Amino acid sequence: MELLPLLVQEAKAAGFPVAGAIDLDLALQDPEARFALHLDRYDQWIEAGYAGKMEYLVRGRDRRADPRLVFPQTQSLFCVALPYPAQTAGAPSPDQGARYARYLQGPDYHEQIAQRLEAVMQSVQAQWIKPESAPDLHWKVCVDTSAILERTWASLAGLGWIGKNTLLIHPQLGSYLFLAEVLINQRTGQGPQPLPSFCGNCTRCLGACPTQALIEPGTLDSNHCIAYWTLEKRGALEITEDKKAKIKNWIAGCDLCQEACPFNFKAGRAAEQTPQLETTAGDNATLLHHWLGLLRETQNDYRTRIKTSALNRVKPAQFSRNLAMALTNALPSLYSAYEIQSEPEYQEIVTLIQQRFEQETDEIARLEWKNCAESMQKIRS
Ligand code: B12
Repeated sequence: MELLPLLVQEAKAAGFPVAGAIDLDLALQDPEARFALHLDRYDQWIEAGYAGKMEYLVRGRDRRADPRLVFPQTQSLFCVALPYPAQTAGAPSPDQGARYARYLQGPDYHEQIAQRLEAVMQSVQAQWIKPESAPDLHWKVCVDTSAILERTWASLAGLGWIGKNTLLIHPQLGSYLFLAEVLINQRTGQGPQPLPSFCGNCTRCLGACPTQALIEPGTLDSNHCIAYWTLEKRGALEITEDKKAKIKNWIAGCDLCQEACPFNFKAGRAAEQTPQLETTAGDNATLLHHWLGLLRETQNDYRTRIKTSALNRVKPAQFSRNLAMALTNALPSLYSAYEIQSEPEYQEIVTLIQQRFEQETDEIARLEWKNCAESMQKIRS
């Protein structure tokens, strides 16, 4: 079998429903210069300061411009997408509990996907009858953290289009997708074959972003993005109290621009993975237990909980800061909705907030706990 159908066949067998390839020389010599257009956009984005403090995006610019700087033998990129659960993660009540972005559910996808793709390539290697003159198959698997323009290559390989929320959208599977690539030392014969955008006149994602981080269709200013604040930004957020309030109950990541997307409306899609973060539907008691569980968690508990999860990129001090902010935002509704002032569990929340403030050693997180304790005082007085 030819290399490309074999790659796609093995990827599908390994659970990647969407896969496609693109040859590097055909992308670089494309008469329509589509890769060059993407790279221009990247350069303009960095130049405008939209990367915030993500210095690695500046440092890795040249590697992004040429995958051969990531894997010298690269002749083609084999791109895959893997759906993650569409169900909400974290809060027993999405309005009042702490919410995580959906992609953080389950075990750390970086390792899982890399292992699966390695197995795909081993299997391809075993089955591929290579032309006589061709060298042996060599490859490098990249998942998220390599300096590769993942959405660019996935879109040029025909996996979907880049939506107004800047994410790759597949016409049937939507955008709740992980992207990954295998850089391969063989050509596949495939040139750029992007799908047209089906976003049409829709701008729901832009309207759904409470911080107006999507400054125009297809352009995200990270400096205003809740996902950036909660996942990437360590230390002080350097944003106004008004903006902090807009984070509401997002504790790690944010899915609002994806939740608004009609291509993600198909309920129940791809919920095959077992979520590992709490996702139980809840009553008042469950909600209180949810917050209590988070408040009682020590740094060591947190480290253990995130060891095998993608949340491990959110360090304990950062998580503590995020938790304090989310709880501060949730306090008024938590207080008034249930009139739980007298409940012992509620009293415990009050005590635990004070303790977190007193015991927190990270200066920034401590300030947020102080703010949380003061907000609680105000509500009760
Ligand atoms: C840095 C980063 C972030 C930053 C910046 C996000 C951003 N939009 O760039 C922050 C921390 C904010 C972030 C957040 C999220 N991220 Co992120 N992130 C990345 C990372 C590491 C690099 C992205 C990058 O290069 N940005 C640079 C700028 C320039 O990108 P851009 O503005 O979209 O423009 C590029 C293309 O889209 C294209 N383009 C865009 N519009 C147009 C229009 C035309 C006409 C043309 C020609 C080209 C073009 O040109 C540019 C060059 O590539 C990638 C992994 C990777 N290695 O690629 C994951 C990645 C993009 N993130 C991912 C995810 C899941 C998320 C979140 C959903 C997580 C969450 N729930 O909280 C949010 C979504 C927020 C959002 N709307 O973007 C997935 C997206 C999967 C998908 N379906 O597309 C990726 C691919 C990781 C992965 N391997 O799965 N992320």
